[in-house]
Amino acid sequence: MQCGVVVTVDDGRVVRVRGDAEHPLSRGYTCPKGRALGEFHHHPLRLDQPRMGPSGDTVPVSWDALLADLAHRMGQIIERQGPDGIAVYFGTWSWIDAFGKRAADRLWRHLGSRSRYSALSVDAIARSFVAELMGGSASLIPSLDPDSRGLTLLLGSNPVVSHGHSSGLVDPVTVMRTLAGRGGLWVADPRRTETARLANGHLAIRPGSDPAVLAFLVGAVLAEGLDDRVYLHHRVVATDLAVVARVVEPWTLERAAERTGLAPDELTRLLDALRASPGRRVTVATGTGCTMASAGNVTEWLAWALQIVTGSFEHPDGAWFNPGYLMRLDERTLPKADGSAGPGPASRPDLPGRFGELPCAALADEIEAGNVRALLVFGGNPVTALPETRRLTKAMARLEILAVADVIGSDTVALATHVLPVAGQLERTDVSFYTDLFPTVRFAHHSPPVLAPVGERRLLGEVLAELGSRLGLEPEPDPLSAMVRMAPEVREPGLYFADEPRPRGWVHERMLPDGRWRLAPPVLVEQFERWTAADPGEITEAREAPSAPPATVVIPRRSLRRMNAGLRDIARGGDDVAVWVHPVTAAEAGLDPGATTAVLHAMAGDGELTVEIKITDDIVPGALAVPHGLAGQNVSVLTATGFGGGGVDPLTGMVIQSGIPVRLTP
Ligand SMILES: Nc1nc2c(c(=O)[nH]1)N[C@H]1C(S)=C(S)[C@@H](COP(=O)(O)OP(=O)(O)OC[C@H]3O[C@@H](n4cnc5c(=O)[nH]c(N)nc54)[C@H](O)[C@@H]3O)O[C@H]1N2
Ligand SMILES: Nc1nc2c(c(=O)[nH]1)N[C@H]1C(S)=C(S)[C@@H](COP(=O)(O)OP(=O)(O)OC[C@H]3O[C@@H](n4cnc5c(=O)[nH]c(N)nc54)[C@H](O)[C@@H]3O)O[C@H]1N2
Ligand SMILES: [Mo]
Repeated sequence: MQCGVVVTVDDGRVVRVRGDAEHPLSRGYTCPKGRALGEFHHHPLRLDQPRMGPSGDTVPVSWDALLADLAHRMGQIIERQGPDGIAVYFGTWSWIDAFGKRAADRLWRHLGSRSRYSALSVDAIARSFVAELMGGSASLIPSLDPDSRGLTLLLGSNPVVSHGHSSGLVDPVTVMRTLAGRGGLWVADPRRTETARLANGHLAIRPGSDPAVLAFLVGAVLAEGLDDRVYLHHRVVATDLAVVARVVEPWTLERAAERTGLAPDELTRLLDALRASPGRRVTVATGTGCTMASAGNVTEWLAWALQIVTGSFEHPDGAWFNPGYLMRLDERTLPKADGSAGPGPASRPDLPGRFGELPCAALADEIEAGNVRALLVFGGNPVTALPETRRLTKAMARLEILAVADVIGSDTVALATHVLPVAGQLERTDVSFYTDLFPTVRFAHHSPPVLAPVGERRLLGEVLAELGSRLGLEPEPDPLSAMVRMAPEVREPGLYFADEPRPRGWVHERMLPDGRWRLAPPVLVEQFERWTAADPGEITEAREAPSAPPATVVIPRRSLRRMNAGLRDIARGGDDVAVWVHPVTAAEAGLDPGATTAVLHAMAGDGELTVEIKITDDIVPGALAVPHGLAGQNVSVLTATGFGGGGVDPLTGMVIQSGIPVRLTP
């Protein structure tokens, strides 16, 4: 996404991929996924030929036949039950094919279908939700600044492997070392991760207990008095501050220690690190360990609250917000949103629609109810990414249309009725439009193709323009110019850096509703009060019989050489798939000390999974760290879409994928 690579081609074959030493941002760095571009390009499972037929039984056809059939069937569904019968799912890789994504968005707007789904509602929707509630726009994405002198606190993120969540980090080891050497780096994670090893402090916390750490810190800062009263006076409503002070008050040092399983001394050391930071500024970055947990919204809320009450947002020693090189949010007047939900899916009125999308948790219901009869998948793999795999795959196999645009065979491609072999990264022009807000400096790139598409592969943008034409939509004459409208120089291929790499102040000046943060959105306050009330610290008397086995929960983790389900066909050489289990947890479950496999049984539903395990004390007891995206070991079979067990967050429709209660057996 951000690293410059030099690809050497000889007679149509990629012979070498290396980091571009001249690239001003990545300076020669690439991750293993980037270096695998060549191997991926020539992989035998790459899709080179359109296919069509009953689910799981497709045969090679021409593009013309495929698009004619697709348009005809889509037309029939629209006629019969309206455009909502045609759903789209945008996966992670759809965002890096700018022309394809733009064409798909345009087509769905033209169809008028409300059935839009994306990986947002299985990844980090809490972040957009909280940004909208507290700052007035879901587009506000706090970004780490490696040059900050303040403290950095990472919760539920392992950038050394993932390269960051809300901010995409180039060369994360160097960034983490720099942060640790400046204002200090602290990591809260139930696992001793690669990132935790580089930190000044590692809090090995119980899964799902992050709000306790943050509430304790917010409470301590408020109790000690603020370094910067003028800031708060101007930027926060006093009654909101009082609400926050009231609801964090129960989270004393002792109670936070009890809830997180940490020693009080560890939390005191963290507080001391905050006190030692210049002006007490802090950057708090959350990752999927938090956004996928049932307390995802309140964790994000308290993370923002801590940064606001310490005056850290947009301060040189705190996080900044990337307004984008192409989007130029700082030069625009964005509509102010207040976090209210749109209409939900017809079959699940209990779930909200948000950000123009429906939650993925409802997709199986929508198909089973007959509301969705066609699903088009772009750059995603719902079979491993979406909840209740068994139920969902059954439903998907009954669709009239399951059209999948991918570059390589996948679990979802295997179920497709229409397989669209699209051009990959080396075969297309790309512009960083949909990833514009994520880099750690404000920059854009426009890269031309390196190679002509192999076989029958075609550009997704072109394919969709043709499909659109058959459905009555004129092709967009110049999508590139439309995407670079605010920065027309990017029409020419190249790299573009803004004069001011990390602008600060624009959110305060232009974005905040009435110039103030909404510090205490009632829905979040209420969700946090419920979280506090449900804490066993307060209801010890009413606790279940002590003989009940301690809760064992699945938590997510990423692997270095894969990208979710992507690249797993070429990942090798130590890319671990094993589930981390603490020796005490293993013993309590009756596992042999030398065991290498075990079975996970979901507490909600009938999900069951046989997994490879690694017994290690680099994880807290009770947590099972399961990598995501594997075929034979698909963790999503353990997820659920009701409100109990793992379940779904009622405010966002987010599927709980961190802290899934399971039983572990030999
Ligand atoms: N239980 C559980 N569920 C999870 C998670 C978890 O940790 N646990 N993680 C969640 C998260 S964070 C996410 S983002 C989602 C991921 O959800 P998805 O985005 O649905 O899944 P990916 O595995 O990223 O699928 C990417 C697909 O894109 C294809 N692809 C690669 N390059 C291209 C290209 O250039 N063009 C096109 N068209 N396709 C391409 C790949 O071959 C692959 O099939 O899963 C979520 N679901
Ligand atoms: N190499 C590689 N890079 C990737 C991906 C990949 O598959 N492979 N996927 C990409 C995608 S789609 C995403 S969304 C990002 C995700 O990026 P990150 O959010 O950084 O994801 P992880 O590296 O899994 O780190 C999550 C951490 O949260 C911890 N954790 C789990 N539960 C809890 C909890 O309750 N509290 C706390 N404090 N920690 C918890 C886990 O142990 C894990 O170390 O990575 C992206 N980058
Ligand atoms: Mo993700």
